[in-house]
Amino acid sequence: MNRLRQVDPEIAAAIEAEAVGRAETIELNAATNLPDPSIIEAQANVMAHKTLEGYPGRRYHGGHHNVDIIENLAVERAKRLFGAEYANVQPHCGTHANLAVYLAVLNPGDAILGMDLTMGGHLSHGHGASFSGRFFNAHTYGLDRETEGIDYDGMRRIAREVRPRMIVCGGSSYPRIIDFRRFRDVADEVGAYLLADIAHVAGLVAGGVYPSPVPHADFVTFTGYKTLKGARGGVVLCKRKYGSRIDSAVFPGIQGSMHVHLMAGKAVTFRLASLPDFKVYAEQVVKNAQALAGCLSEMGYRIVTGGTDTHVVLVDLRNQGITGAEAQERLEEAGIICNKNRIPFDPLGADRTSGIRLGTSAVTERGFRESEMTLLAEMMDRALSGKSRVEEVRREVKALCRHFPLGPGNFQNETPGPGGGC
Ligand code: DSN
Repeated sequence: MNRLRQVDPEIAAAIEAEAVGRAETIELNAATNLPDPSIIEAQANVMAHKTLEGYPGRRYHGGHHNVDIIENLAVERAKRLFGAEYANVQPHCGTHANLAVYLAVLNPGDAILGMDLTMGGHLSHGHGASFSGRFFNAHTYGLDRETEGIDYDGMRRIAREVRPRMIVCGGSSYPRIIDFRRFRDVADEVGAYLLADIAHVAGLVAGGVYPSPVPHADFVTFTGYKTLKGARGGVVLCKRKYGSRIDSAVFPGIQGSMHVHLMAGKAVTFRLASLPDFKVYAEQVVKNAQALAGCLSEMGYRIVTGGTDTHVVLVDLRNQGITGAEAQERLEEAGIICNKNRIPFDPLGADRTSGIRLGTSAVTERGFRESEMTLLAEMMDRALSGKSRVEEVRREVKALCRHFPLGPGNFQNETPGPGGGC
């Protein structure tokens, strides 16, 4: 970054500090991952400065030959990876992908039904702070108080009452398998479209360790950078019959010129996710999450739903006398990055929360296995409970990070880690 250091040293310094910090900290943010350097190369190049609109065969600017190659490859690979009839790889993010689906088949004021944000849904599924709750008549379903799993009967009851034009399933902090067929049945019963937003679990679906919504949903949206371990940006998959409506909704409906570099990154992401190794990675992500949940549980932490089927572990901190916001801060001081998160029926608001959300996608890519999850759980407990000084835990985190340096091919590294048994 020599030129950047010269032109704008403050920005260069912030970027460099982030790179150093990343090497020395443990990333447990469930919405992030460590992409292969090939994906970073595909995203950071001359294509980042290419300006054009339209689709292959229907461009509005000249000079599109190489872009067409990239977009066609990204579309074909997305379809093949998920077994979908149609794909649009232009959305700049997951929320845009959802917005495009709404615009394609809904009118302003139509009723939609999505999972409540506080129960694990997403802002773009009908929350009042988002376009989805402002422009549509949004209703929510939630969880069963006992099991903390989706209350499917309650969802059906609300659907029969409000007759939504669109039902949305999927979420950002729901750790269990979603019964997509059950959603399909309810959508059919009330005449609604079904949108499955699998932004968080797309990599687990691609890796075959989480059921695919593609056979059941009219529309499937996702991002590339969470469990899929790849590029930024969103994707819409759909039945062929909706393809042209989705294309028009993305461009010119909600976006102008496309991010060609991100489409290149997405194409590489889909290629890597189709390799046999990726299945092993996806399996290990879930094994690690289950090991982390198990260890924390043995230490007295309450895990929402009692465990996980995914990369997400949602921890209820109410019996620890600490809020999610305090926990996030204390863990960050120790070098462990996660986010405060509301738990189901949380008495606290989004700024404080009673829980934290942990995710194992990035640490798994870094090479951590179940034994490191044990070490991690112990370090987290000591930092959160105050049993150890935070500086002491920070030193141990740095030592563990040194054992697993960042770089390509970490996941394939078979060198045993320093962890012990739970
Ligand atoms: N959807 C947000 C999250 O889950 O944290 C960011 O991608």
